[in-house]
Amino acid sequence: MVDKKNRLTTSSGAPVGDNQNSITAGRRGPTLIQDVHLLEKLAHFDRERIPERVVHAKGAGAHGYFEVTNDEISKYTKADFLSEKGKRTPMFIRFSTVAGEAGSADTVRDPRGFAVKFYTEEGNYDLVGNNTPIFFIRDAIKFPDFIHTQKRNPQTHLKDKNMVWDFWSLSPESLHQVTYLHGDRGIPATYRHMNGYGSHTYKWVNEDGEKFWIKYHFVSDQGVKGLDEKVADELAGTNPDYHTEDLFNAIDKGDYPSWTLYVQVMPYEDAKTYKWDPFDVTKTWSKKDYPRIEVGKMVLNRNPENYFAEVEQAAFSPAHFVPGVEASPDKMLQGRLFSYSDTHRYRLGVNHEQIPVNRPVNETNNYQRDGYMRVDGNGGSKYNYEPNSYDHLPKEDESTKIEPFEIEGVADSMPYSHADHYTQAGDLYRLMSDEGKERLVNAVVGHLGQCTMEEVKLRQIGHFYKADPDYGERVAKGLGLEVPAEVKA
Ligand code: HDE
Repeated sequence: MVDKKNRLTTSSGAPVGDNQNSITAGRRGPTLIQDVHLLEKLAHFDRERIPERVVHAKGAGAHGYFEVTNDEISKYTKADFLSEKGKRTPMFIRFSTVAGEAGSADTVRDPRGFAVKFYTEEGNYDLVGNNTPIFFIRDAIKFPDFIHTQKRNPQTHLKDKNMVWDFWSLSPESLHQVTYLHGDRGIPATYRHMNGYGSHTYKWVNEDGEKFWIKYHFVSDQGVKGLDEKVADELAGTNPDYHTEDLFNAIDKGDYPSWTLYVQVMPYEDAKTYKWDPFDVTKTWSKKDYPRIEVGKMVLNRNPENYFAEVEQAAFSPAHFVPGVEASPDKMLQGRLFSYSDTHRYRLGVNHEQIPVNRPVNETNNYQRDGYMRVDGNGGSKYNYEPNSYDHLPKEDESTKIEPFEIEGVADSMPYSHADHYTQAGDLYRLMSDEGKERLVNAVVGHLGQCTMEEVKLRQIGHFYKADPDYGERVAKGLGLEVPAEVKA
């Protein structure tokens, strides 16, 4: 007799008598359909996979906390979780690569996702960023095409450098991020040795209704370190889970990684006149113009108990704001406000917010009901409509409305008015040491060299040249080509 507490059961709780031998008619079978434990076991196994994330499919997660270290930050935002020095908020983070599938190698050259969920007392605040302060494109309408070029060729099912560089060379706004990606930060040493950025501009609103534009920077307390491309390539073969393993082991042995959060704060009116469009995610703001202000510290101190439950089912969304933090008009951010919760409804279902890792710590209270996998009591006997005459039913709180803001212009499909894609990419190049430039050029040549379309290579060389003639000349030389005369003219 097995202790009752330790008994193997079916999912309806009935004890299982034999988990090694199916019930057969005679010793040789066939198998009887009345072996309901066998049927349930196979049927559940058949449904174990859910759709992987369409991007950022490979990742690792951890729990931790965020603690405010600067009392002054409430000058800029009324966000409750940032209201006072010493305030701690539990959080969960997921790091990821972008283009690879769920089982792909960690050490590839790719941006890394840096998705943070703060479980605040006023609901979850998700800051879904990357380890790069910029992005390849600046309008959500281009994202599905861009990602198609990063994924697999529709016929060969191979990664396709022609698709990648064709798209990039025809989308010069990508040049800044292409340069960043092929530099030393393109392959982080570990998830612990990289910074995180909100990338977009967000809006903060304080208690007096004053508005500010802000950018988030999580600076790694472990330092920023890259991985040599050769070592990274080798690791992709010998230990494709290198970064996942590193994060788990560090936390497991009590070596808790941490990041210091800073913000750049831009006075609201400056957005009209700043030399860069502050809502263009392909550009940064100068730290001289808007110095970083410390906000607090994020510490990761607990590994997930179960990968699928906590990491695979984690659902981050840039649409998860809290009072005091609002969207900016950034056209990429605006698209993301739709896309994430939409993909979660597909991947995890309409009630995905009830999965423990996604559940806010405060009580949710609304008139939404029913749907697949509603597991929280569904509002019980409470009425499910509004307006109503009952004081005990949920009421809107006007004090949490967004801060009104003015808009201008005509509605149309329009590009951004700033079209200089070269200055900041060139500045980044010029900031690199001689060896850094050498590694960048080698990485570009190694990658672009696999593109077989000469017109694409020449077009892309033209972009590098316009960022910095030395950059263009060196890439051209590496590829055995000349910078096109019309670019030099
Ligand atoms: Fe994402 N992105 N993205 N993205 N993204 C997703 O959401 C999308 C963008 C980022 O660890 C998806 O849950 C659109 C920028 C991270 O679970 C999807 C656009 C930045 C993660 C999606 C962008 C990111 C995602 C896929 C252009 C950095 C992983 C599965 C408008 C600032 C989150 C999912 C995690 C994941 C859409 C661009 C970061 C499809 C439409 C820019 C870290 O919703």
